[in-house]
Amino acid sequence: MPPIKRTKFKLSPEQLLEMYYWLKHIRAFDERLSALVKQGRVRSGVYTGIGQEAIIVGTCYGLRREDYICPLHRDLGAFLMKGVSSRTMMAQMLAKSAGLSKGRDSALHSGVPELGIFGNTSMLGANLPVAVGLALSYKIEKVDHVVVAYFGEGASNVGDFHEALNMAGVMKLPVLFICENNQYAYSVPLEKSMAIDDVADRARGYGFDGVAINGNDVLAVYQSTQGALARARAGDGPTLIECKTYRWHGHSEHDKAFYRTQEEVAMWRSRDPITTFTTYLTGMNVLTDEHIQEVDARITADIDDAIAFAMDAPDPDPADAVTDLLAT
Ligand SMILES: Cc1ncc(C[n+]2csc(CCOP(=O)(O)OP(=O)(O)O)c2C)c(N)n1
Repeated sequence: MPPIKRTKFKLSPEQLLEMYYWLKHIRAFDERLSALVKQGRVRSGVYTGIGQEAIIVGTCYGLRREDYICPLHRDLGAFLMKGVSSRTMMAQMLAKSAGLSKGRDSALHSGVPELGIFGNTSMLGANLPVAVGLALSYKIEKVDHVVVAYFGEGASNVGDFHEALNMAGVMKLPVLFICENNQYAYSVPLEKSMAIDDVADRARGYGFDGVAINGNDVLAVYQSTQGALARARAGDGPTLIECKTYRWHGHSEHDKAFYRTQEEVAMWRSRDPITTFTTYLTGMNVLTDEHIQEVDARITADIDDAIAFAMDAPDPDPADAVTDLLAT
């Protein structure tokens, strides 16, 4: 095998291959879930992030367990990278008792405090002030953990977004605002909801840096994230990273997305983050055909196992509907 070339990101070949693994694992999980939806086996709404995987991998790779993430409806991959098993995640999506919320929610609102995952709420933008609160608690505790909060470009038009950024900027809180700009908020294209091109520009109004990057380039996302994490850990406050990307499927699996042209979809598919990274790694002599086959087989086996586990898992017991409730 030819010698491995060095990368400018100081990532070892093993780390690059780990990133490659996660890109493919997250894609495969979403694709298999999408197929299960078509078979009528999923009770929850499903919002895949197919095409957006580089954002999750580039931001989650190397995070500490204590670095809290606040994922969105499309970010199932973030749960997987933070340590939730494929089995548990699949059981969650099939609303089984073995899932994170034991089959008691529409599958997208569960958190895992021990892994540093905060459960999302349905209200767009509402998780951002919560993320800022988490970051404030880290500042008060004088620890250098960071909060990574995700939002769509649509959510950046909501009041909560602006309040969250303002407080984070004023108090210099250790939080990364990661915008998944996939061009559409449901059926509304960006230019019909924003008078500027870059969500990143909004950060400057709150006194900190915003950067717009290619969200389909996992190494670009990783590099920006690493810089922002270092600043946040050093007490230099928040950063907004706007990742330009595209969701290949509709808003949800029940949305045929007729509001987009086939040419537009084809253009973005040609910018597939996985194909791009595969070409890069092959050119670096890091990835071989044998390795690709081995990774594919490993992922297929893992997800086959997860689906079998989730299908066989018991439905929730109705008597459990009122357990784990907090009454104040
Ligand atoms: C405050 C609020 N308004 C409307 C909705 C309905 N809704 C759910 S997802 C969505 C689009 C979200 O777009 P974006 O924030 O860009 O994220 P994306 O789904 O594109 O990843 C809308 C309008 C909601 N959940 N909350």
